[in-house]
Amino acid sequence: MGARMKHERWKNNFSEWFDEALWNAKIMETRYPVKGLYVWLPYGLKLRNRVLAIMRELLEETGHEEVLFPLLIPENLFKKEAEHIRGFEGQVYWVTHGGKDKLDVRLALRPTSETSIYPMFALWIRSHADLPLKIYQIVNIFRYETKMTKPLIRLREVTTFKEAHTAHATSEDAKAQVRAAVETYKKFFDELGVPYVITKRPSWDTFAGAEYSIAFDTLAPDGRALQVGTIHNLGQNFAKVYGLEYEKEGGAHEYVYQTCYGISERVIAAAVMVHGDDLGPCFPPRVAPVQIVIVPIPFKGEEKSAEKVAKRIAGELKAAGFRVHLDERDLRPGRKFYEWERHGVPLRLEIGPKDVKQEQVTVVRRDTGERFTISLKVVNREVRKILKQINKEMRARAWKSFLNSIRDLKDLGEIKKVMDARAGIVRAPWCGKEACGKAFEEKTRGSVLGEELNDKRMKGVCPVCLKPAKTSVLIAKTY
Ligand code: A5A
Ligand code: ZN
Repeated sequence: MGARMKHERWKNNFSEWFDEALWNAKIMETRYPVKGLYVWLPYGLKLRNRVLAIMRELLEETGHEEVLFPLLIPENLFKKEAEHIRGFEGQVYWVTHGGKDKLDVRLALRPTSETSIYPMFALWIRSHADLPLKIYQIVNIFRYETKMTKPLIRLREVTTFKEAHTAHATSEDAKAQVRAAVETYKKFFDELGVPYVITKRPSWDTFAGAEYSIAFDTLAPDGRALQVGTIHNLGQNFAKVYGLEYEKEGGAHEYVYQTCYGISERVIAAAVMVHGDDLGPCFPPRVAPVQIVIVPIPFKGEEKSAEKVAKRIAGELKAAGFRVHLDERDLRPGRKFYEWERHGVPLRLEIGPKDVKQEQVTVVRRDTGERFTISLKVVNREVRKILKQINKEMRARAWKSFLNSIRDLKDLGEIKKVMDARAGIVRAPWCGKEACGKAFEEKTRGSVLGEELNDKRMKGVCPVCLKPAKTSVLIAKTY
């Protein structure tokens, strides 16, 4: 099967491919009878927890502590920060009754938790010694999304919302925290092998209540960008309305400076899509719920010997810390191969008559289809090496195809053509003015992701106003 054949449905019929992939890999049940709500299946939940373990580790090692706040937010608290309400009020679910009683104060199902967390920050923060304060939680949130809902991508109940919230003594400290969060997210996406661009969101698309927002975007196989994480500098906007003051060393009082940053199960959607092919997803060994599946191939006369070897190898690999599944079901091997390929298991070990005789195991890589044998004596060592190699190569391949889908263009007509064809991300020179940014969107029918950080600054003029470019902007069709 050629590379092009292998990517036909994945690329050309992505939306269908995605839904099927989630079902065939037993990640999600999408038939729950409420729009935008879905069920995590056991295999999907294992994947989710692997991904979260990486995130937790990264946050803990950078001094964040995990907390858990209530789901409900009283209306009066929710409505304190004017910009924040403007941004979210169309998306909030309200609890209005308890049993038969109408509630005196309506309760919002959190669409994000600034307005529940910061009133508590106000109680906890007294002096400079309490700062910086860095916490995070992983919770469900509710957003009444009006755009088309899609499993893992646009939910009305986001089940896996990781939000970090920090408070600092100075504006400089908050800015440094934003930069640190960018580094943390880079590491996180690198672990998943998910490529990204990092942009400063345009002024008209900043998080409600923030001074500025930074976003990570990746690309779906259908050429549309997917925002997979955001980092916001909140300045003192929330501190002022929630009374987050601290006493400085000299005794004077000042409001704290805050940041927050979040990801959701969209990052899992990203991992599913960027590493997929026509067979379904392929998970990087780093997060694969099952890293190695072992399939004994029974043969006449000696039904037991392949099984015996398979059991032994499975035991050894498990003891060495790998996530192994020995598939002993009474099914044809071909059927098993088919299933585990669709579960995105990165490595398959087959043990057939020849393997038993020659004291070897046949290895098949899910990502490349490569097939080779390794000696039973060195299985652990070799498998460790191969899995590491797969992580590296999957990331490199994803980055290569991602970078190939970003092109530098200076002509609005040409940019529009790329947008119409949903052919990826365009980098264009920009004078930096909001009016021109909005004109980019109108004239190309794409969305401005933002001004690229670590800018490969494009020379030339802004194609809208023809004034010299100050920066470059990234434009794409988006999810
Ligand atoms: N409090 C801050 C962190 C916040 O809420 N930021 S955010 O609105 O930008 O959301 C953070 C990330 O959550 C987004 O970048 C996006 O990847 C994800 N997200 C937001 N709404 C979502 C939805 N309805 N379904 C799935 N993921 C969503
Ligand atoms: Zn301009």
